[in-house]
Amino acid sequence: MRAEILKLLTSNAGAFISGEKLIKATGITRQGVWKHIQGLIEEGYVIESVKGQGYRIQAVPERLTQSQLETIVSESTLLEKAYHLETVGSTNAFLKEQAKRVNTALVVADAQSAGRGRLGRSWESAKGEGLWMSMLLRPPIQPLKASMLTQVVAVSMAKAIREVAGIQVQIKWPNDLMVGNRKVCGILTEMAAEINAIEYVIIGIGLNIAQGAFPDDLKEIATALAWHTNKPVKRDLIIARFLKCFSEDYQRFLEAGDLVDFVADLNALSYLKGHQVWLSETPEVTYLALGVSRDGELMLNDAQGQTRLVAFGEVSVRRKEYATGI
Ligand code: BTX
Repeated sequence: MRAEILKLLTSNAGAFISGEKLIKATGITRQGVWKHIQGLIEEGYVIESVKGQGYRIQAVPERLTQSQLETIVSESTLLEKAYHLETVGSTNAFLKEQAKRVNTALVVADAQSAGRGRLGRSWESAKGEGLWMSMLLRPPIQPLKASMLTQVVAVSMAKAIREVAGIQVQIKWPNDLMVGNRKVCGILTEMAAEINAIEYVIIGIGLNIAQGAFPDDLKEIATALAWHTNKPVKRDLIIARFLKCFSEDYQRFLEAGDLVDFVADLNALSYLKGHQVWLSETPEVTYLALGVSRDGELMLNDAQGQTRLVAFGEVSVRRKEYATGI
């Protein structure tokens, strides 16, 4: 309800909106409207109230708010619940807990104290420096196909970043977005499933936006959107654009049952395609990366011209002067 009032106030672009209009549009009492206006003020909105004229929004807070997130989520039909947290261990772990109570949800945290990557690695997620968020979904697909969702999210997020920040990222199979040779975003898909049915999937996204600097171990491998554009990149705009793109892409994926509608984008945006690469398990072997298949596998050619499909794993680009894992 608060999100609905916020939507009405912000869509009125600086003009007063009467109490009657808010009551009519929301179906709640005058007192109820007043309570929600107070709640918005507590969240940091500056709202002018003039007798006989109604309410007018004068300033929105710099930071993301619970009401703003609810408004964004209510505009897509994908997710039913939204959580904004100041700090949390991991947004993925938080949604794992919520999965006992809610069907689908989005959580965004300003900071994570125990942000996670794959295989127990950690994800640097300092306060106010990035977008740390996760979605809880219940896709009616076979567990084996869940990893394809990582690729769908990568395409949707690449589009959102291009549209909001004007930055063209590349997708490094299977779960990273790159600007140049540095990682700007990582995606972590986790699931709870039985042998042939998914209970839920949690997709975590860590997007670096405004870091001043990275810790020493990330200095050579990480980057942030703000380093590649002059305009400020706002988290709410990225979330809204991402959810819009992803809602459509998710439906297309569910209808097709594989990545057939995404292979063109995945290959056009591929960071690995056309490069000499190596797999972490066999660093002595060099492959040529051919691209991504409709099943989400990385297609490689070895020196003998034999094609190899890789479903999971760690791939690094073999550079002339040195070989490095990212
Ligand atoms: P990954 O295992 O592919 O990458 C993890 C590796 O990336 C780390 O070992 C480190 O080298 C590097 N790294 C750590 N932090 C950063 C950073 N901020 N920027 C660039 N590189 C970094 C990738 O895993 C998946 C990460 C998902 C993170 C999101 S944040 C919201 C959600 N909650 C949660 O706990 N994880 C996800």
